[in-house]
Amino acid sequence: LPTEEEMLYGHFPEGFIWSTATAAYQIEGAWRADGKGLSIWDKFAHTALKISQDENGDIACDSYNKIAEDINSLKTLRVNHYRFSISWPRIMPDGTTRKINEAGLNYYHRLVDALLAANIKPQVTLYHWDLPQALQDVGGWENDTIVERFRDYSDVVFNSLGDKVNNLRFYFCPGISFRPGTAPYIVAHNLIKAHAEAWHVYNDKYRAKHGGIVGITINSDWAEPRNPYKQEDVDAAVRVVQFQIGWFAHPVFNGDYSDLMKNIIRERSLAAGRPQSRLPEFTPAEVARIKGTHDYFGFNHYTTVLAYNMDYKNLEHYDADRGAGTVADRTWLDSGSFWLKVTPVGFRNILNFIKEEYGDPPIYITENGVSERESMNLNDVHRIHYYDNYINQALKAYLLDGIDIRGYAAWTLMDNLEWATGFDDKFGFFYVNRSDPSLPRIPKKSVWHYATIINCNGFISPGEIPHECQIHE
Ligand code: GBH
Repeated sequence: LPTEEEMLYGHFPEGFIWSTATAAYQIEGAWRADGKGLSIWDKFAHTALKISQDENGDIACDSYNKIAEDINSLKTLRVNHYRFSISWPRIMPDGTTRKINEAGLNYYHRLVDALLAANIKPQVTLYHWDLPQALQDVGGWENDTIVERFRDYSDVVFNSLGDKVNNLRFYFCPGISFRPGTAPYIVAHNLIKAHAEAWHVYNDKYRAKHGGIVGITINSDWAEPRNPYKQEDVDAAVRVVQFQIGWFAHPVFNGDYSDLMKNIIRERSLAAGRPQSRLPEFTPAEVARIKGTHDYFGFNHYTTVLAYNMDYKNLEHYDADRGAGTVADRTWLDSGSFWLKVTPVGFRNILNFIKEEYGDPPIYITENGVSERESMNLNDVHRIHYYDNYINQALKAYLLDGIDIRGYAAWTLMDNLEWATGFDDKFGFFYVNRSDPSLPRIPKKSVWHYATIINCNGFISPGEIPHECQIHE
């Protein structure tokens, strides 16, 4: 067997899903086209000083008007799937069924048709941060009526797109807000319930007809103790993981929050003189409704942190409940994003954690990738290094640890609006020249490298000559 650092040569299972991912607000632009409503990101981006250099997603990569260009990029990459998200306010301008915006829905129909014509299957994300502003105005994810709204929205999407594509996949991502000791827990609570309702809608009304799969996508870092010989750091690392991946996965897979989260937050709430825990409780009926609402585990992963025990006294804050600080090891390679260090082995570790903790579910990697900050860097050897090493850890997890990995989506197709960092952090396979009004997508070197991994369905040993699956520019 290879050591942890050595490359493993071998293949992913036949029919492995090779994909790349994007999100609506980050690429679509057309923020007011054809009856689209505003999202919280439209409003945020139009508020001064919120986004680096006061950039916004009004145009972004103009993917709303560039389906053909995006399909071309995907074909060059040779992916067999494409993960994109749907903008809720584009198809339901005020977030409710009061008005279904057919023009907006039509964009996704045209996109799906074009993908299928190119033999690329869609993986659809229902929610990637761009909540309709009209729903935020009544409390957003803090208002529990969001559960019904999200159920209605997912019903509309399943109904409209699901019958056309029998291999549709739906995911959505969580979002967190302010009042750091209470709001995140309320938001997450409603989000988990909303997820469960969407899964049940699909299960009850559409699964038999369309035969797709639905699940939640959860982002999590892996955490190691800063000092592995210090028990309190070992415990801190456990808490960091349980407060991130476990927060959402524990209810969905095991029913209810972990005892660890429940106990810590209850004790700290009572100690601060509150009558009850700041962590809301699921009723037994809700536990039963939520548990098992998964057809797979959707997983986003980028990096590892080192955790150490930290006592925040009685501060009411998610971080204080978690009771840990995090740092990076100084030997870890940097990226274009301060929070992202190149730590491939953590990927295999957390995949093993998922297998152990959540009953060996089928896993789809829905995001994994790395950034740079240079204005243009087509010779992106750091990205080649990152993907080689991370995908190889996934291969080790599959071949050596027996983890049921079904697919991998690289983040991201092209440089795009990187949320609050504007266009500074670049995660794309394709560079988008923003000074040219036609916004051309220009392949970076990593395009040919990822295409080769896909075409070889893994890693071919350098001894195997000729490299028949190698893709050249
Ligand atoms: C992904 O999340 C997003 O899903 C994707 O849309 C985005 O393009 C990609 O990251 C790259 O940024 O500034 O200290 O608050 C990855 C998980 C969680 C990582 C939030 C960045 C913010 C750190 N992200 N985190 S901080």
